[in-house]
Amino acid sequence: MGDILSRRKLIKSSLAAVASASGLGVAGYLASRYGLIPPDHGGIYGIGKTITYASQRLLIPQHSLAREFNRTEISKFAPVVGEPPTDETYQQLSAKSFRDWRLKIDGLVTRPSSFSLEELKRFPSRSQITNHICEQGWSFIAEWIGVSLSYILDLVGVLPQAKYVVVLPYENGDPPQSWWESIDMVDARHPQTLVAYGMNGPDLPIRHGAPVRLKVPRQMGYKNVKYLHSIIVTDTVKNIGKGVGGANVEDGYSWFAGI
Ligand SMILES: Nc1nc2c(c(=O)[nH]1)N[C@H]1C(S)=C(S)[C@@H](COP(=O)(O)O)O[C@H]1N2
Ligand SMILES: [Mo]
Repeated sequence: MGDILSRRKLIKSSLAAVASASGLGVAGYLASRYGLIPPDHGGIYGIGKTITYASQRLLIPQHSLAREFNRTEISKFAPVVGEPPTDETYQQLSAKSFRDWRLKIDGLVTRPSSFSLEELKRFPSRSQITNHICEQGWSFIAEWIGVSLSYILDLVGVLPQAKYVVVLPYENGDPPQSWWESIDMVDARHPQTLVAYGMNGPDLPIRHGAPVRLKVPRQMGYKNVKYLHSIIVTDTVKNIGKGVGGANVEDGYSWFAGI
């Protein structure tokens, strides 16, 4: 009896050792071969996070689509997370229906630019009815209308060394906090990734992120930054905040929140 138990233990622990050793090997291999180390990899490659991110990127076709729904399936009720920005500039812009608001885009681009809401609305529009899934365990189906982030990236001309798109919102809370996030170029270029200015209709309600928000339906709720202020294209997020790729990542959430 004792023998069996200890043998099991031995098998278990050697399996664990093999798993973590090969995990290290796989992570290290993927790292050098494909440059697929997420910004929040932490100490010795954050093996779990690296494997999740790398295997998603290697195994799932890059442009596989999040499921889309019919209009009849749109949820009657859409929960809200987060207060509108307390930022004074935001309040003033909002009071004038965002007529003076502009979305700035710079970083590793050939033509740093800024676009008004009206300009964004004149670009080819895209819409999708997708499920918004929050890490807190709820979801709702809504239609999002906007311009594809890829279209905007083409307008400004992304340089080949770009690796991430960072989205910065107006700040909220006391003390002011920024719900900034970053995504890789695969998600930035994904056909369903929108800079959305409409929700279930032509406008985006303040509580859902007016004037525009990011909609990245293949990732969890918190990556879908509301109240956009600006976008930065970069090859590293090390110099932003704590260097892990997002405010929520600093709070312990995974940078890659693929669903
Ligand atoms: N600027 C900003 N963006 C944000 C948040 C926030 O508080 N501030 N909350 C996030 C979270 S956790 C979720 S689930 C969704 C919620 O979007 P909704 O309020 O439109 O349902 O927005 C995300 N984007
Ligand atoms: Mo969320």
